[in-house]
Amino acid sequence: MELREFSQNRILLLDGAMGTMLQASGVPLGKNPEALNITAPQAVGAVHTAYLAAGAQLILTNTFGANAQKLEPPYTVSDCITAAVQIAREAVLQADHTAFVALDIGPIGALLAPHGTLDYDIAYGLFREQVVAGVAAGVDAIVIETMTDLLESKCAILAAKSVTNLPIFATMSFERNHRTFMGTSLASMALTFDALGVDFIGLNCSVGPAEMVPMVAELVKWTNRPLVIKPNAGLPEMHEGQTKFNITTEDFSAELSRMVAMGACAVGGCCGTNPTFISALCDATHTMKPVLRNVSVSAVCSASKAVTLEGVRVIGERINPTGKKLFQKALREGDMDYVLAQAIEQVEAGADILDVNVGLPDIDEPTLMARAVDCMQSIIHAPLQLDSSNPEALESGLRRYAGKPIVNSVNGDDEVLARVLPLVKKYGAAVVGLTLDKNGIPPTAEKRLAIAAKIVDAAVKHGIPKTDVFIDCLTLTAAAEQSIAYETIRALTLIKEQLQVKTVLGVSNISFGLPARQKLNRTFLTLALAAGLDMPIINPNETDMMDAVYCVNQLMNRDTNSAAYIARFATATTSAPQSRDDSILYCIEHGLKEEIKSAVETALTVQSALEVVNQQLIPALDVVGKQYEAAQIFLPQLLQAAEAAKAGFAIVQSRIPPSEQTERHTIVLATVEGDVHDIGKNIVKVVLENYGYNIVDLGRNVPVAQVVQAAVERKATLVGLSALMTTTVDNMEKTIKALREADSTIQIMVGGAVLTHSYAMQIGADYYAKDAMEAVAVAKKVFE
Ligand code: B1M
Repeated sequence: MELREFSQNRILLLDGAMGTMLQASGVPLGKNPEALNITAPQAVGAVHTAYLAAGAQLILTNTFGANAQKLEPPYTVSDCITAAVQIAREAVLQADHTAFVALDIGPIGALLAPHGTLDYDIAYGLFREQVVAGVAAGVDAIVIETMTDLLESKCAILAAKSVTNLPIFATMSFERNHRTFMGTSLASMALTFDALGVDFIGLNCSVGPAEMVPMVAELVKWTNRPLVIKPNAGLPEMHEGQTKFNITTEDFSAELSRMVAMGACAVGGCCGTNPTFISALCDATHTMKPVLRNVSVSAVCSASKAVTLEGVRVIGERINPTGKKLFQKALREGDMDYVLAQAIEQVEAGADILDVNVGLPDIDEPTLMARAVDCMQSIIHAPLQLDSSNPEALESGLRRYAGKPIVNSVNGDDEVLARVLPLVKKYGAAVVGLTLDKNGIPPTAEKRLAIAAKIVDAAVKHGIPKTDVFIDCLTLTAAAEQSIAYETIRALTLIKEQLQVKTVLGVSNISFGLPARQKLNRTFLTLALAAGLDMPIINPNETDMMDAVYCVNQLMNRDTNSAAYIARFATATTSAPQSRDDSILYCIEHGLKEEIKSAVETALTVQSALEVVNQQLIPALDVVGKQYEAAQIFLPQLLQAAEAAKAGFAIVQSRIPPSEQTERHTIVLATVEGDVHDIGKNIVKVVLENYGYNIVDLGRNVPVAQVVQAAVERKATLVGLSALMTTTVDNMEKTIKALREADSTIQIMVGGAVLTHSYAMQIGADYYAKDAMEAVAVAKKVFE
């Protein structure tokens, strides 16, 4: 029997932790625990056997990190995976069991670009290689687990689907704030995986079962797919220097039973669990049945934000070069800050979704679309609508979009439907269908309805749910085609009544060629909203248009207690749009790496270099640090803010005046092990260099031994250490201790936002410097 069929009427029991079990068996895990499939197959097999004896019906191969990036020679992906599958199969055979074997795939171990350095296509190739090996070796399912980046998850799912149609399980690890480390929300994961056709969607690792119960309650609101839940054995606690998990097997299985009653269909364990946990889970769940759900949700999402299509949702139209010379120039020059600025403005003005159109004649649209998507999703939470008539451009944007976007658009032309709908399905998007075909836009509402019905039908046949098909009845120009301009409103009414789908409409074309365009646009928008328009595509910076949306929502009873209406208008005195903010703070908050350069240049005309650093750049980073702490922004945005700050610091660096001093004393500088924050250390370096010191910069995340070695080799009188996290101050203390042991005459200066003078003394430093100027004062003291 196939796994999909097997799991239809029963709760599928998975196994528990592999690594800790192997460790407990006494075999050293080493750098590549997957190598044990070759060097110690019995030990791996014994773990499978124990889980099978405990009742597991799906066991995961020992291949979590078996990718070409992590494995070291002589071990290859194919060898490790083939051996792992054979071991698991053998264990099933020996146990005389009918259990299934799944290929286990974990994260690659490097952040994907643009946040990290790993190229998307390389990551895709790495995942594909694993799946090819697993399928060739005969697995029954693919398990993609412990992901924290939605883009990496999508990449792995697409790679798996390109090789096989075996069932796919995909899980991410959520922290107690219901976000992954990269900021993905539960809703975004559920919507994205559901649309990509993942068979089992769920959670593993990070927390125990009690913390996962509310997460499951959230997941069931967004997807009807079976859920897979693999918690840790509670939360980790330190006990006599060792990590122990804090939950009993009874509590573990009781909490998981609760989640089964809520909709979990596959359950197992992650870190800290063992066969005793799985056996207890087997006892608790073997008589339970999968709970079927029937939620109907129309929504799209970015990695961090889901937008349900209830009430009116505004799609911002500004990212479109048509008729805009500056925009066209920016696209041709690859100036993504310009595009980003348009995006930020629209979101701040109230857009829920952003249309992205980068089409220009003689431009490499697929490449540009991918760049625009990359850069926008690093900063903007609003979901994107990818707008192009070029299927390659659509595919290149869809491929690297972390979330469930909208494709704009298809139409009633059979060729277009056949070309674009498979992309929409493959990449898990929603789609806009334009009511036109080879013969153009039909003059009557009835004919537009017929095209809409054809599009909906074709989409459903491609496996795209009706809730993900949005119809655009198209706006004609009232000046040129006055007699039929109102047919759009009639078509909207008909389509809403007869097809019950969501509708989209670009509004401003109505007024083309007429005076007082705003007035006509606003009136047309109001009529369309009243006829059932769900998603107007407008310029949200036009206050009149946004006002109309708020008013209609209030009048159509979609705005409970007029809350949104009151919030917008109660304090409104003047509704003039704000002028664009070009301050350093704004550029850092929004990750504008190009624009910050001119902001810094301007600041330098009125402030000294160090004033710009201390009064503008550092406080701006403090602001984003606080936003990050308050979960208003997430790691991708923090990374972009840091990049913008670095671009700003680079301008300042060249302006720090050189000092008179010419003597070249050597100072070794490093950010301590485990800490990648180096912006502050780099400032200290530049300022010290400008005071004539010779700096040996060891970089960031520098191991203790490397600092010692450099200090000794360079005969450094002074070593400077930087640390920014409470968790890395320990490594600072260790580095100081090791330096003292190597050479008791070395002087040590420390700095970084987590330190204070007294703490610096407590961990054994000679000097504490609050900022770069104090670092210079320390250096003077030491060398004089
Ligand atoms: Co992160 N980060 N970060 N971060 N980050 C902090 C430090 C944090 C306070 C943000 C927050 O939550 N509010 C928090 C630490 C919490 C804590 O432990 N108390 C934090 C966290 C949690 C993290 C991650 C764990 C996030 C995650 O992944 N979930 C992760 C850690 C990765 C790691 O290190 N293992 C992480 C990652 C990052 C980015 C990569 C995105 C980026 C760093 C990019 C880079 O440095 N190349 C980043 C940033 C930018 C920050 C904030 C926003 C800004 C830091 C900064 O550059 N400040 C920061 C919040 C904040 O501090 N407001 C935050 C400006 C800089 C000029 O100041 O470094 O203090 P500072 O340097 C000053 C002085 O301290 C002194 O002089 C400098 C100039 O005046 N000084 C010295 C510094 N070193 C000195 C050495 C000396 C003398 C003086 O002698 C040797």
